[in-house]
Amino acid sequence: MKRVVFLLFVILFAASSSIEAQHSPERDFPHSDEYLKEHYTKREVDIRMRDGVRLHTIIYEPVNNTEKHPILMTRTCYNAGPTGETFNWVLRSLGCAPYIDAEYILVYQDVRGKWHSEGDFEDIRPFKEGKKLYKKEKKNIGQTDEASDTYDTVEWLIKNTNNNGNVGVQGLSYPGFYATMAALSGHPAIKAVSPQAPVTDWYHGDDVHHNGAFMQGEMLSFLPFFEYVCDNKRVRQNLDPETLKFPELFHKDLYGDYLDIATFRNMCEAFGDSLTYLRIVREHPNWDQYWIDHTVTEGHLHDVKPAVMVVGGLFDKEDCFGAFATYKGIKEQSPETELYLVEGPWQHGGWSSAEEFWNAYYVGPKATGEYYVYNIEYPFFRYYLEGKGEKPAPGARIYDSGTHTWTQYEGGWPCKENVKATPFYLTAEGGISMSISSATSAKATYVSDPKHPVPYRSVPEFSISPDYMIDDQRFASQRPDVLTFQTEVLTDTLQLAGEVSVDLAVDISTTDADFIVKIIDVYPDDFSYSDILGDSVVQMLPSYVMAGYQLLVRGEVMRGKFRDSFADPKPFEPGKMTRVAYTMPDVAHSFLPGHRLMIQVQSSWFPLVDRNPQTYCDIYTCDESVFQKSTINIHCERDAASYVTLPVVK
Ligand code: PG9
Repeated sequence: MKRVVFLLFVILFAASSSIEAQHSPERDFPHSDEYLKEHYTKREVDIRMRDGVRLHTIIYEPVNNTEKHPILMTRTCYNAGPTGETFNWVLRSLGCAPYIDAEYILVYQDVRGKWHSEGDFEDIRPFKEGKKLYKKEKKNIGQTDEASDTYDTVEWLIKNTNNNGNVGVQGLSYPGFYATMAALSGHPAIKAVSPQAPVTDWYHGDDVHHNGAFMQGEMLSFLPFFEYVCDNKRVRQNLDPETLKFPELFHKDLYGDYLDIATFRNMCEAFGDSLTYLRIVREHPNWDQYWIDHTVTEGHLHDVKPAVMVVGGLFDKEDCFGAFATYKGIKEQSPETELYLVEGPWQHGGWSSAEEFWNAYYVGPKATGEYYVYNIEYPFFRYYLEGKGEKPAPGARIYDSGTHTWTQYEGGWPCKENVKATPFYLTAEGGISMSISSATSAKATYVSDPKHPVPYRSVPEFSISPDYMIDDQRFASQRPDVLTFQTEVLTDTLQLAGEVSVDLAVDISTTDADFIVKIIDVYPDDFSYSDILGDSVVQMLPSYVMAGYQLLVRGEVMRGKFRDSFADPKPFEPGKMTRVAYTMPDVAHSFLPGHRLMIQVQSSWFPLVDRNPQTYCDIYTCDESVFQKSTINIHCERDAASYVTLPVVK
């Protein structure tokens, strides 16, 4: 466990500000430590919040004080450090380069309850409507949230740094949630905010659950690190993370280890029920008031005064949902906000470090780290914090992951005009049709066996890899417990841009099951990158058999018992025709001529998602005896069609 936790500590520390690039050093670290120490000073301040709690804040200020400088702040639960003379390595990175060159004041703060800050941490602390935006009165105890902590911090920074009165806030993932909270703080100096892959809704689509199903693969390696290593009491006691004793649950690979652990209850018992978040998941299996309070899109995204640029990765394994949800929430609840969305062909936080290839997937030259930092992110802050350059184009800047080109949707996202929600019907023969079958009885069948769940990847590993989001699905196509449907070879481009939904007509032999649907781009049997990219990039070509590659474009799980309501789960009646309908995160992908559209249906995605016992029960307290096989019929007939509705660009 220590191995996993320590590795995660390194990975997440890197992810907290920007993905630690595994690329050419000079590209990814354009500024040296010497340059930074010559041009910047470092200050550490414990800033007092209105209720008296002090938050540890690290301030890097330009030596040049002949001018007033913009402030760019990140609030984080993953360590604002290091403390002492050492500069945060992120200042050397490509993601920071333009801000260093433009002499921004860079601020990093440990949020309440984490690392060197005082107070108690609360996961996705609820936004407290109606609290007063004033300061320094003890009676505020309990009346604070991440928005008020941001307000108080900015109030201090404005008075105590050599700034031009303009503050930007940005953050990736959990820090992306804190950036969203900054947009709600009401402080007039905050002019621009960029929530990037923000934690938004841990019940419907981010990190912890997707459509009510528990995303166990991430959580058990993440939580011990997050709840112990990041905890401010552990830091104060100066306990060495390496010595923190966690149960040794991981011995081989995640798939085998999680099969051995077998149940959620065993996970809790292994940790002596000490992991807060496992308790929260167990105590709130359904969509209830806890989740409503802790989901910022539930009515809190109003009166957003700063400009907001939401950034997301189309292939982000953690908060792909959150980027779209935060953008749509602000668009709907705060229509006056100057709001922008950027979605690129990136993994979680990959936008400032991407290169032209990501494994076997071709990203293209217009979505690399340099391109993003200098053409998209920095121009946004430059306009709003420095008053320089062009105002960003309105609406949504969306990358098509099939043609590798950007489109500006000036009316915002999802684009309504020119896009038609089009049903693609599954046929019992494994095809995909644009019309409902005339057959009065037709179905495709598989047996879902929880003892042999469908792996989410074809390779063994000991942490959930970001690569699964673009993996070749041929390993799954060959399994009898995965149904595969595909079109004929396309003669015209099939361009998708927008929202995706699934509507299955099923009958199952048990009282519960999960459904995973995957949308896949099947490359031609004679596909080769050198044919389309020429030899100029041949040295970057992945050494992988690309002919017939089955690129995962989007996959999502639905826990069947929530099909009618996430608040009120229901069992299936064995053998009874039942509809299971749900949504998946949006897509922007063209299937080119020569390719095929493929859709796969399965009932496990392990160990990314915890196994459904396929017996209607409380999965978080059940024991292994209730796990059973289930025979799943996917109906494809006239009166019970199964289909995926895709946003086809006319
Ligand atoms: N979105 C990431 C995460 C948060 C909580 C649990 C698991 C993952 C992150 O903040 O990096």
